[in-house]
Amino acid sequence: MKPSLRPSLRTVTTVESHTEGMPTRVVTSGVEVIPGATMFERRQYFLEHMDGIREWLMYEPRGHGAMSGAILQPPTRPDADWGVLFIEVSGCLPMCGHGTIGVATVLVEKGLVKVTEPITTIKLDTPAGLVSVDVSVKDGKAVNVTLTNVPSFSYALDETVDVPGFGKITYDIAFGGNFYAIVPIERVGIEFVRENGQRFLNAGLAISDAINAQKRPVHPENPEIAICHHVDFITPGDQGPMHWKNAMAIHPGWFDRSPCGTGTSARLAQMVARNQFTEGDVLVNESWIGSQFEGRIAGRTTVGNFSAIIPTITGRAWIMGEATWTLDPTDPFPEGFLV
Ligand code: PYC
Repeated sequence: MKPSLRPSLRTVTTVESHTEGMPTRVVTSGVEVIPGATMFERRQYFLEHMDGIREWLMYEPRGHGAMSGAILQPPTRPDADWGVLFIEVSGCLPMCGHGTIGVATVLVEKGLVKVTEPITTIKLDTPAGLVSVDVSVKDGKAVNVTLTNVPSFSYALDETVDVPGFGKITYDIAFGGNFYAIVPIERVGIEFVRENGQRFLNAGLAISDAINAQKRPVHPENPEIAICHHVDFITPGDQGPMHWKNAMAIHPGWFDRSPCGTGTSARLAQMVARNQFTEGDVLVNESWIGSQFEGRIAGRTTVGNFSAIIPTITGRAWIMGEATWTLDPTDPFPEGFLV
């Protein structure tokens, strides 16, 4: 058993939420302050020394193949209310939009921040930077959440990679807290229907493997962010030019059930780079299961030499319950498993 999971040390409490269908298991106690001067350093330390906690809480039988969560921490900077470490089956994302909406809803409805109506503003210290969140609150309930994401930018348009089984695939790539390859579905010839889920996942994994092998993206200001694990298959919606649907295929093989906050941010940056979106427009981004986020532009900036936008993402989350997790020393699966 990994040292970080020693049973005497590990009892954690969680609040279980979902954001437009995607779970966020919010760890409210039981994980000590992770060493590190910033949340990014804490994320690195956690991955090297404490990752058993993520596996324990995300993998089966306590989680599942599309599980996601967030560990609350004291902030590392004076302008933030809480530090957040995002955890999921694939690892620890620098930033997670649906997770932020879940965390903000939990902080408000469980009284873990000072709540003011009609808007409670919360500053979250994330591994990707400071994220400001406005929660619309009515009678103590979080009605919806708008997060102002980290600067998002188009990294490249019309890149091409050789993808085994698919030939040459042309894609755009943008950063919205993570790197996203954006691929119109006709380029992989798969119809956007539920029965084709596994085909989209297979195509997404093949494309992200090809990108990481042939044209690995590197964040201009943080070279440690240098991977594309998300492929955003897009197709127009039926409610006008600003309504799009997506199948967000994520390594090692699951769909975001929400429309994906960081993916929606990356998509906004890509649409801006293609002159398809500007201030005042509202993108309605619909997930694989039909739930929606709205995306807007709150400002412009630069990241390294890239023109960037400050995106806002609006969505909703619901608390489903609370749990206390303990580890029986005779449990044969302390770190869980994925099948
Ligand atoms: O909402 O940013 C997001 C996200 C990333 C992975 C799953 N959800």
